[in-house]
Amino acid sequence: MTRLSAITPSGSVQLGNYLGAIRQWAAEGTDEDVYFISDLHAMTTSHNPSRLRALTREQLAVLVATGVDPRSVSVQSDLVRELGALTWVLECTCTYGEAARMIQFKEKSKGRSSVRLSLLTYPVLMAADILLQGAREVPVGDDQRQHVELARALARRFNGTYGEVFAMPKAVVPPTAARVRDLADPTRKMAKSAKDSAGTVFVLDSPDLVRRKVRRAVTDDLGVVRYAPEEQPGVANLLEVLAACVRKAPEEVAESVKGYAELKEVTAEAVVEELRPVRERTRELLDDPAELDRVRRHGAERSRERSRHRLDAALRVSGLG
Ligand code: AQP
Repeated sequence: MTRLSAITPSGSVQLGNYLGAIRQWAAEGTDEDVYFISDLHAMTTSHNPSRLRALTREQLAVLVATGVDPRSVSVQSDLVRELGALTWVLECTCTYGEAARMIQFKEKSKGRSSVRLSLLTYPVLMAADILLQGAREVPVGDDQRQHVELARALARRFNGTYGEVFAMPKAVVPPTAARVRDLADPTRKMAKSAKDSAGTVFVLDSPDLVRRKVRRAVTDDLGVVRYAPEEQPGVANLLEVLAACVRKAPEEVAESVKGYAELKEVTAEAVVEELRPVRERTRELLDDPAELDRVRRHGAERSRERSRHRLDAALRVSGLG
């Protein structure tokens, strides 16, 4: 059963991406799955071309360094011609109303004087990502569920109108993973494109920088180490991060530490140790462009092979070529 997940190169990989997604992809993924760097999606808001290219490479390296099966990894834009063609066909299957109803579009465009058209249409590109690869399961959080529903609706409509081409995807709940919060503001989730990086641990941060960021994490003045996410969100976040790193439950690790200083020390060391091999391997890969290029080329070839017949059929039955 092909599963499909992506990471957008909108910034450097942060601890939440790693603990919440990439580490699971490495542990549970198979070479039938599709894990890709969605660089096309990163262009729906203002972007810098050379930074986009560098971040795409960095994310590819982090995925491989974490142990995601290199045969399942690819870069979205390596299939830009195929995706562009299918996106057009799917845009001709989708209505304006359907696209404009997307909550993410409403949220991300709110209050902006200028919005790229691609911000409106990118859920159709996402449908193309899913349908082109024949993905059956798309693990997504609530914010992306509506987009997978759109992919389903478009697959159903296309198949019903022109002929059976696409497999029906469905949104699945991702395996329970840590939801990491910003260390400086635990009411927000940790994000790669946060304006202030003080509360964001990046996978490639040096050990000293990780320690500094964790030591400065916001806690509270209750002075009790216990796992109470509602009342003590900062402490709970540190406990969740520590628990995820040492692969135990937050309640359990809470019992083993005394005060906030110790909690921060132990958490910082656990994060440093968890990230160390990934950071080192990522650096090696970034210093060895040939190896990364090879992974990228193979990933693209595999995705192209897997999807060729579906694209050809979609173009043919809809009257093209
Ligand atoms: N804080 C987080 N905790 C757990 N999981 C997280 N993910 C993101 N942040 C956390 C998961 O990482 C995967 C890739 O994320 P994405 O690139 O598709 O987009 P995102 O969720 O918008 O990630 P960011 O880091 O917050 O980026 P920006 O700042 O650009 O919005 C997904 O599986 C996501 O759930």
